[in-house]
Amino acid sequence: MDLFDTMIKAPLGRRQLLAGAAAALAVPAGAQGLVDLRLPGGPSSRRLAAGFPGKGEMIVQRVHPPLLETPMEVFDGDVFTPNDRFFVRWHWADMPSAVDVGSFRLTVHGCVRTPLSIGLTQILRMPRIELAAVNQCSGNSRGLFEPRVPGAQWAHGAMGNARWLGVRLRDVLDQAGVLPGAAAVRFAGLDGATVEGAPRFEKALAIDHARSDEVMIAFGMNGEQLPLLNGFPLRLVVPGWYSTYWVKMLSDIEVLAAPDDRYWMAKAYRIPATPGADVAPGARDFPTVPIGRMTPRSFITGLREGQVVPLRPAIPVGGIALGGDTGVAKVELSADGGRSWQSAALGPDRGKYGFRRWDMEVTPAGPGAMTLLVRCTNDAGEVQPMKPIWNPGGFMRSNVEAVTIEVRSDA
Ligand SMILES: Nc1nc2c(c(=O)[nH]1)N[C@H]1C(S)=C(S)[C@@H](COP(=O)(O)O)O[C@H]1N2
Ligand SMILES: [Mo]
Repeated sequence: MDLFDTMIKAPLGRRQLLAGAAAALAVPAGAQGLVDLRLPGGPSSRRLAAGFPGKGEMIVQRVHPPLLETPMEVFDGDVFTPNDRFFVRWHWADMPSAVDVGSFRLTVHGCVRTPLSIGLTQILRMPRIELAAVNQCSGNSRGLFEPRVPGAQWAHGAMGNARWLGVRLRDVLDQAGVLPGAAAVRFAGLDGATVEGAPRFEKALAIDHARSDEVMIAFGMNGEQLPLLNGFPLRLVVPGWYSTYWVKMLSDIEVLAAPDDRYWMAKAYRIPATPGADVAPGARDFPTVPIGRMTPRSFITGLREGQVVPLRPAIPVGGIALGGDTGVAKVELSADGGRSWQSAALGPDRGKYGFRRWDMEVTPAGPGAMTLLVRCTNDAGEVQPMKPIWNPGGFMRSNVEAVTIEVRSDA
């Protein structure tokens, strides 16, 4: 364990980068029950199970490769999502079940002066940055699209907020020396395609974005090493952008002289080139662009759909919001279908790319059903729209969401 001594002394605390616990991906024993995600288009009942490597109780959508969703009530706790409840998404089943930190190498090649092959100790010795950022799947809430679209049928739990610790991507690129004429940087991880001839998962960023201050190669998540399923030992973090770019088990960086024209940029994860990424259901052959920045969203986390709440003059309502690629300026609630809005009190700002807690109280008119709408305005003045959008990929859902509770005088 000599190699890790240096890492132990690093400010990750006592915990250090070690070989990720072997991940036997099977249905964990003792599945704990079912949850109804209330998806309009299809079966919305899912198993809840603990026992995936490094994970507590998660909503299981698929076992291998894992699609694990965070239960909504987890977001009602701290604004930082605990690592063991953080959602998981992999495209291909051919992912390592352990990583040998001694032999692990990150390679940097392509349009560079000196191709690199660097080990973890070297990365851990570089200057560090830490920032809070929401990792949200482009298809978060896809299961709520109407009409229904193919793809992972998530409710709202394909997102999470963490403090990411790592090094600037730019610093690593500078060690290799990016040559003039570089246009983009492509990233791949240790996972490979399981279908013969299918493209392994890779994503790319434009060179200026890749060289910006905040794009990082992270090895720490909420003060601990990354869980294996969240990309141990290294992952890309692209604050304000959807997590499709946050390549996990990052092992290969290629500087390109032209934009990336491979499958995952040229064909997948593309949105309509319309304002709001909206097209009419059934539309075809419209121009598309790669998905990129996130937009504001907000959620009620303290009350569930259909929850029975005793009648009283003030009912506490709270939740979380994210600004997208900037901070949260305002969160408002409406109990009258959006005719009037009241501002919520915002919790402390723990980083503009992270979740922001909000809280307020609402006064019910009397017993009966009460529908609460919540909307976020970000620091750029962008407001969540009332109407859901539609696109065939089920990407970028970020309209105002509603929760209907049942207020009862006899509860
Ligand atoms: N290597 C690798 N990185 C990846 C993926 C993948 O399949 N392989 N999926 C991406 C997508 S689409 C999502 S939503 C996030 C999920 O991150 P998480 O599992 O840490 O929550 O990882 C991204 N990074
Ligand atoms: Mo995703």
